[in-house]
Amino acid sequence: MTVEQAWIDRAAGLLRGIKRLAVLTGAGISKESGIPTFRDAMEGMWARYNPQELATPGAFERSPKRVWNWYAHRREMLAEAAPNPSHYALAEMEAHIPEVVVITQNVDGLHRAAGSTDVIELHGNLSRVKCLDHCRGNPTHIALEDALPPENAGEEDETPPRCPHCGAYLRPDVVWFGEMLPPGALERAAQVSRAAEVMLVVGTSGVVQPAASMPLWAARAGARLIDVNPNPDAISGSADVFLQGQAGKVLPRVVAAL
Ligand code: BV8
Repeated sequence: MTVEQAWIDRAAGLLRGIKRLAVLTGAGISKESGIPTFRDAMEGMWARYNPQELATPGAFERSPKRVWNWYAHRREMLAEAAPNPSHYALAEMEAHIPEVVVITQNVDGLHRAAGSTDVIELHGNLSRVKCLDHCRGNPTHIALEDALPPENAGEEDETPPRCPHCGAYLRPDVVWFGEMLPPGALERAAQVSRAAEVMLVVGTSGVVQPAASMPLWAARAGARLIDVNPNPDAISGSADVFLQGQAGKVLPRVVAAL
C-alpha cells in the first residue's frame, strides 16, 4: 500500500519550520533491518516462548541460562543488522529541524548507528551487559571479554557468565517488564514530549507503558501528532496525520518533501 502524496505533504507541512521535534520509535522501525518485532512469532527454538515471558526478572531468576541465551541469540541477530532507510531519514531530519530527540523503546542501537545524535534509550541496550547485583554501582557494566565463565558449563544448571568483581550472574542491560525505566531517561523523555511542537510516532503498537503515554503527554501540551505504521495502532486514531505504510518507504518521502 502506497501512502498518497497528499498525506506525505500534509505531514511535511506540520514539520516544516518547527524548532523542536520528538520522535517515539518502537520495534516496527527496525523490522526492515531484519529484527523481528515483539509481535512477530519468534523463530526456531524461541517459537514456543512469548517475549513478554522471557523479558522479566522472574524468567531470569527461574531460568537464568535460557534468558541469557535468548539475549545472546538476539545479539547475534543484531550483529547482522544495519540501520534501514527509516533510521537514516530520522537522522537526516536533523539538517532541517534544530532540535530532534529520538525517544526509542528499541534496544538495538540502530538510531545512533544511523547518525541520530540525541537518542533516549527508554529500555536500555542489548549490546551492554551488567552485574546482576550492581556491585560497583547501578549499573555496573561489564565487557563480555572480562566476564568469568559460566559455572557447570554443559550441565543442565549451567549459569550465565559471571561478574569478574563479585561473581554474580551477568544480565543484559535492558529494562524488563515490571522493572523501572532508567530514571534519567524517563524524566527527560517526558520533558522532551511536553516541549515538542510535533511528535512523530514510528513503528509502535502503543501498548507498552509508560512509553505509550508519551504521545498523549505531547498532544496535551499542544503538539501535533504524526503516526507511521502499516497497521492502525493505539495512537493512529488520535494522530493529526496517520501515514499507513512501512517506515522505510514513508519516512524518506517525508524528508524529501520538507
Ligand atoms: C514500568 C526491553 C514501573 C526488553 C521492553 C501502566 C503504567 C506503568 C506500567 C504498566 C502499565 N501497564 C502495564 C504496565 C507494565 C508494563 C507494560 O507496559 N506491560 C504491557 C505488556 C501492557 N510496563 C513495564 O513493566 C515497564 N516498567 O512501567 O515500571 C512499574 C514497575 C512495576 C509495576 C508497575 C509499574 C517496562 C516496560 C519495558 C519492557 N521492555 N524492551 C527486551 O527488548 O527484551 S519493551 C519491548 O516491547 C520492546 O522494547 C518493544 O519495543 C516493545 C514492544 O512494543 P513495540 O515497540 O510497540 O513493538 P510491537 O511489536 O508491540 O509493535 C511493533 C509495531 O510496528 C506494530 O504496530 C507493527 O504494526 C509496526 N510495524 C511493523 N512493521 C513496520 C511497522 N511500523 C513501521 N514500519 C514497519 N515496516
